[in-house]
Amino acid sequence: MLNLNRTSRRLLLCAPLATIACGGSSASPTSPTPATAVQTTTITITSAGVSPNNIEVALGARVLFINNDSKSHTIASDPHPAHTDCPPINSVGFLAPGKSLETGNLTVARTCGYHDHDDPLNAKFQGHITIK
Ligand SMILES: [Cu+2]
Repeated sequence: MLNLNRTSRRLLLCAPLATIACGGSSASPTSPTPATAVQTTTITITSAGVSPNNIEVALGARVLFINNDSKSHTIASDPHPAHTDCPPINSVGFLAPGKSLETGNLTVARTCGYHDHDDPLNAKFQGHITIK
């Protein structure tokens, strides 16, 4: 009887939160974007892509992009090719191998997408910065 009661209570608690907290595997295995943004102002680029690809920064912060890949990359704001959503991201621009550059001050509270302008459709080199 005790076990049954516990099970019943768990079911009642879990039902409304099933996809969040009770083991429901709702995330797509093919999605490269983690569900939770990482709080950091440093993004590292390797041949595997940008990491972390979903970050959160404070209003006014700058984000440093470090190119640890053996290839160059050109970081630009979405949308490609206009690059108009978040102009401070365009301050990064061309990054030779081993180089690092900062964005301008991110002073607008919003979510900014960016991409590698040299490889704009490659999801490995796309990410999001949420400013709040
Ligand atoms: Cu572009």
